[in-house]
Amino acid sequence: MRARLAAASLTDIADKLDAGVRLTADDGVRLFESPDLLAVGYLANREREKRHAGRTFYNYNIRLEATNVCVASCLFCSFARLKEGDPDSYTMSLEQAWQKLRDRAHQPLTEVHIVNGLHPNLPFSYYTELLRGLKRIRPEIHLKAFTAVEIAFFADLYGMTDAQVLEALVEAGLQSLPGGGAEVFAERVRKKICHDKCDADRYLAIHRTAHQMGLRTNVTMLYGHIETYEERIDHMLRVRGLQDETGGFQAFIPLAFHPDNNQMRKLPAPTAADTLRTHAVARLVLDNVDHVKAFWIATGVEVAQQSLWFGVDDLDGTVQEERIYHMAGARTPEAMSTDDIRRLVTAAGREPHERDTFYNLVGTPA
Ligand code: V47
Repeated sequence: MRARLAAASLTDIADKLDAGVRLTADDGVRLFESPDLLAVGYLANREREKRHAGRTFYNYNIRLEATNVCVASCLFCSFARLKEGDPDSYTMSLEQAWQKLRDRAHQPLTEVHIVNGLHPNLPFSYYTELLRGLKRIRPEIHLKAFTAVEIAFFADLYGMTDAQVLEALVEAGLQSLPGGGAEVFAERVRKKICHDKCDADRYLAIHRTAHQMGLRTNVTMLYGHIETYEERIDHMLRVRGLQDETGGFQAFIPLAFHPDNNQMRKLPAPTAADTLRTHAVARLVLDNVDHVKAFWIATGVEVAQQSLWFGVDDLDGTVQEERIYHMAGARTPEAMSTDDIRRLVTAAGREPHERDTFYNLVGTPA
């Protein structure tokens, strides 16, 4: 492998990784530019195995997207309908949202992942009651809810500070934040693709506040549209910087851009090679984040399976009822059973482990 790394001009990066020396922005860009994808994957896999050996995590979760009414106009989004009453717009009543969980009473779920549009006319109590009702139905289920973008929106709309919003939601049952809304932190990109939602500094400040309150969070990166490799690395380094401060991020999740039914539909979707490489580079650059997740709905099931040899140790979970990607043309199934997930992990030569949101192992039937 040494000769192969030398041929790919990656020996110095391999040596740094061996010595536990941090990669620089320049190293990160070189990993993106190296023609030898398998050499990059080899390095990422070494780091993955140091942390997790062959263990691959997934959870038994469900999505809840209570409304797609949204005042933001992100060009990549196929989910949002700007106004109540627009064709295909919906806002669930609290009863309808709670019923989604009651309908799954037979499933040993451990997590509900809630993401919504930025709805301008709902009272704050809609969100606190949503959480309270879910907790009444299944108190043991973890509520991972509301991206930092939603938290910022609530603070501005209801005249509260970000911390007050988080405190009130925690009081109502919130237990962690998902990583959505990060997109690409670089201002140049944000101005073009999502100019009217919270900026990178606020996104990171909200995660910092959440971490200081003891909440764990995830962080994403939407890749494969107009961003440069330098901007991807800048994004990862901002995550690494905050993680040095707080240690509160659990997982980094690169999200492959899906071009159907949105205003960026002229762009091609990222290739499988780009997807494998992006997850691998994330594993190498983010030396202080425990988990790199391939969200199989976004990557495709087959690529998610290969990614388990390219730095990835987590596949999200059963998901169920995902809309954001399916409205953007994802052809993946809308759910996988735990048996499906275990089979694809085992077939890849890795060991499946069901986890809860905090990566504690959950007893699963063999
Ligand atoms: O922030 C929207 C992305 C995100 C498109 O925290 C799109 O565990 C691609 O954040 N093509 C929401 N991506 C999903 C998300 C997520 C997913 C899985 C796990 C976790 C976690 C979080 O979806 C948005 C945006 O970046 N998105 N539209 C699109 N057309």
